[in-house]
Amino acid sequence: MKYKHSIKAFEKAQKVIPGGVDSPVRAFKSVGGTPLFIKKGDGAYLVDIDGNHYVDFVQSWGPLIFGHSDKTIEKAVIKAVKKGLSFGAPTEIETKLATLICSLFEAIDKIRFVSSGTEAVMSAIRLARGFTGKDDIIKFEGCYHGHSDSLLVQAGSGAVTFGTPSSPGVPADLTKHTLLAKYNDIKSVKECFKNSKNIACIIIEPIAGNMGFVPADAKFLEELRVLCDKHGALLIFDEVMSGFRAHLYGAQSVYATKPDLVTFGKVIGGGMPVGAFGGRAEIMDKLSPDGPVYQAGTLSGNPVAMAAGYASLKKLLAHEDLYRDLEQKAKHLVEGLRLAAQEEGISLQVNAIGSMFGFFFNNKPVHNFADALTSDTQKFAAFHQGMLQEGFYFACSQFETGFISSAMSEAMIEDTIVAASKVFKAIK
Ligand code: KE4
Repeated sequence: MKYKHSIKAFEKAQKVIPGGVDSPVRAFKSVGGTPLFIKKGDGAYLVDIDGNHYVDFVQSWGPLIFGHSDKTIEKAVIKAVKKGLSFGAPTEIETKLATLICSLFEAIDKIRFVSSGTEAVMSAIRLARGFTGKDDIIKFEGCYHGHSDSLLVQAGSGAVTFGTPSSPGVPADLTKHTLLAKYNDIKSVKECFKNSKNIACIIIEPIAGNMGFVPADAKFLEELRVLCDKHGALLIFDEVMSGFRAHLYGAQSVYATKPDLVTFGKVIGGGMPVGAFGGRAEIMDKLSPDGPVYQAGTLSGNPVAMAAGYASLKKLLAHEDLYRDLEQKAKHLVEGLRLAAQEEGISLQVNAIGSMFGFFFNNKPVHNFADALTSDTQKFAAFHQGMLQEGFYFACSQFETGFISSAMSEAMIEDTIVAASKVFKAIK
C-alpha cells in the first residue's frame, strides 16, 4: 500500500487542526504510521485518497451496521434534505424514531435525542442527579462514556475510590463526585456505597467496548441492580456503542438486568450525529420543559439525522435474523484469528457478541481494565499495520472494539483470516 497522499494531507491538516484530527483516536498514535485520509466508503470497504481499498472493521466506530453508502439510508437522507436541513422546531420524524426505540426497549417509556453520545451520557447523569437529589456517581475503570468533565477521571490513589481528573482542564471539583469501581468486581462497588451515602447512579457499559471488548458478567450486572435498589440509586446502561450492535433489543436482552436509564448513539443516527437517553416516564418527565432538570440542544432531533436513524432501525427491524448472521461472522472471524495466531505461538483472547468483537494480545482472559492493560500493545500495533498493508482496516488501538457489517461476506471473513495468518507469521 502507498500512503503518499495521506501523508501530505496529514501534514496539511496538522497545521490547522490540533493533531490533524477531530477526534484523538483517529491519529493512529498507539499503532504508529500515518492516519489514512478517506476518500469514500463503499459497502464493506473504505477507499483512502491514495486509492487503497480496505475491508472496514471500524465502520465509523460503530454506526454503520449496513456498511458504507447504504442505499436505503441514503435515500431517506436525500428525501429529508430536500425538505430542509433543520428547523429548531418539533418534527414528526422525531416522534417516529422515539416511538420505535421505546417499542424495542422495555426499560424506556420516553427518550430524548441529542447530537452525540457524550451529550446523551452527560444529560442522563444530570437527570439521575436531579431525580434522586444526590450528587455522587459510580463509573468503572476502563469504561468510556464520552468526554464530559465529571467522567474524565482515573483511579485515585490507593483505597480512595474517588476519582481524580484524567485530563488537564478538568478541575478536581468536577470529579470529586465521581467514584471509581472495578469492572466485574462487585466488592469494589460495595466499597463505593460504603464511602458515600449520596450516590445518584451507577453508569456502566454493560458490554464494554472502550477497554477492548469486555462483556460484563451477568451476575455482576444483577448485583448492580440489587445495590441500586437498596441504596436508591439509578442504574444507567451506556449503550452508545452496544445499542443495536449487540442485539436489536440491546444489552437487556443479552442479560436479564433492567436499567433505569439507557444512553444511545452511533447506530441510531445511521452515520449522522445522533445521541439519545431514555427511561421510564417517572424519571424522564423530570426533564425541562415539564420538569426542572435543564437540558437542550440546537440540533437535537435534527430531521435529517432522524431520517437516517429511522431508516437504519427500520431496516434492522425488518431483518431481525441479521444479528444471528452478524454474530456467526464475528465468531468465525475471532476464532479464525485465534487459531491463526496460535499457529505462530501468539496467544489471543477473543470474544464476540452480535456484530461486536474483540481480541487481546494476551495469554490470560481479560475481565477488567487491569487485565486489559497487561496486553501486548506493541504486538497489536504490528498486527494493525500489517493488516493495513494487506487491505484490512481494524480499530487503531488495542483498547477498542471491532464490528461486522451486513455488507461483509463470509469470503471476506475468510480472506481476513488468511491475511492475518500471514501477518502473525511476520510479527511473531
Ligand atoms: P460520542 O460523543 O463520541 O458520540 O460518544 C461518546 C461515547 C459514549 N459512550 C460509549 C460507550 C462510547 O463508546 C462513546 C464513544 N466511542 C468512541 C469509540 N471508542 C468514539 C470514537 C472517538 O472517540 O473518536
